[in-house]
Amino acid sequence: MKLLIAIPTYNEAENIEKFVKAVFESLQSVTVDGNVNLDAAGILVVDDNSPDGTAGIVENLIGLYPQRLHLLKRPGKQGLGTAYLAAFDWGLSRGYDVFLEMDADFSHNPSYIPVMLKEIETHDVVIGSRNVSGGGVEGWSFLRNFISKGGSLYARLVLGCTIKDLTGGFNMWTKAALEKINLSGVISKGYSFQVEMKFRAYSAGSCVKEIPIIFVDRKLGKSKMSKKIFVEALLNMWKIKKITGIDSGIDSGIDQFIDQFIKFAVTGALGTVTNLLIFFFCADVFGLPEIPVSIFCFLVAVSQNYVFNHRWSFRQNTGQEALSFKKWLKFTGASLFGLAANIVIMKAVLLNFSPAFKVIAQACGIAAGMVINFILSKLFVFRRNS
Ligand SMILES: Nc1nc2c(ncn2[C@@H]2O[C@H](COP(=O)(O)OP(=O)(O)OP(=O)(O)O)[C@@H](O)[C@H]2O)c(=O)[nH]1
Ligand SMILES: [Mg+2]
Repeated sequence: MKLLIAIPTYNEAENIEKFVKAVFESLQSVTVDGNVNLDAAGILVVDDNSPDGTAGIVENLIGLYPQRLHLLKRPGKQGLGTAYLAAFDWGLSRGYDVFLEMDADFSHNPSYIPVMLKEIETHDVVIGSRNVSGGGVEGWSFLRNFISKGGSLYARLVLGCTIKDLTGGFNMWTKAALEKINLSGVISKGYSFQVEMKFRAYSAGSCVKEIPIIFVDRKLGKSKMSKKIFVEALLNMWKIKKITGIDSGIDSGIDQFIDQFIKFAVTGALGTVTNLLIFFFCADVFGLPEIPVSIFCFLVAVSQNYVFNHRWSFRQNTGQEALSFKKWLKFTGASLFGLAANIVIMKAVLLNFSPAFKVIAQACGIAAGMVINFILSKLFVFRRNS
């Protein structure tokens, strides 16, 4: 196996030479009994035209490590995420099969590389993790630590992902793991890139291992992290969740359930508005008899609900399928069951609890009717491939 270490740089003139040397030294000092050919291992620095001349320093070093040290120059600052994507592209087309992401600022200690190489033999992705037992951070203020931990927890909760260090940038990937990810569909350009990549790997069913690392705050050079970038990353989480869900064809069951239920409830509320409007015009304005008008209103509202649920609430199940009379009939049946549940529960609440206002009993009835209607609709009317 051929290893490529990808290092994105922007204004790392103070670090890059020492860092490249440290990485090569670390590779030389290890003997891995696995199948990674360290003599063929390379470093690719992706520099975004750093004003401090980082690229020039790398160019001068290439003579020391011919065929091993490579430089990809880009015209301007385009973000960490796109730098890594460019590096993967570069390496995949040149026959590399293991990829390691590292920052140039010595936050990621090259001495962990051998441990990661050992683990990558049996896993698809190896994460240098600050958040597993034995891992941690050195040199961060309480506030920075708190923000980082909070951000990580937020990402885990939003995405429902069990990886403990989603945001870290010291990660090793097999070619197979990268190929399972739709790299051209990755939307993150900046700091949420790491989260998106890991979530995509996780969603694609890749085997992920977290090994403990101590992350050391940079000693030289400036951080490119800012409040704006941080907030952007937080907001991006929801987009990542949606896009990755669609790309990988999965949507966690509970999310789908909540999504469908909310849409179903909104549909029901709109149906009620339609029902009341028609009732008002027919019964109040034109003075038509209430019972036939009420039945007519029910049928119109049910039909509207059927169309909305087919095209919107249960869209994931119905897809391009045409509306049909048979399904409308089934949905009307489910709605009548809902109505029956509404009446039974309303009566039961009235009899057992004698609430101060009868409308409370009717509200309970409506809630029960909606749940029954939703369950029947989901299981029998709009079920997948039905
Ligand atoms: N090519 C490229 N590299 C970048 C860009 N932004 C950041 N980097 C590099 O990505 C790595 C991580 O960036 P840092 O500024 O260290 O960000 P950080 O590690 O989250 O922040 P600190 O903990 O403060 O160091 C470093 O090697 C940077 O030089 C970019 O837009 N393009
Ligand atoms: Mg850093």
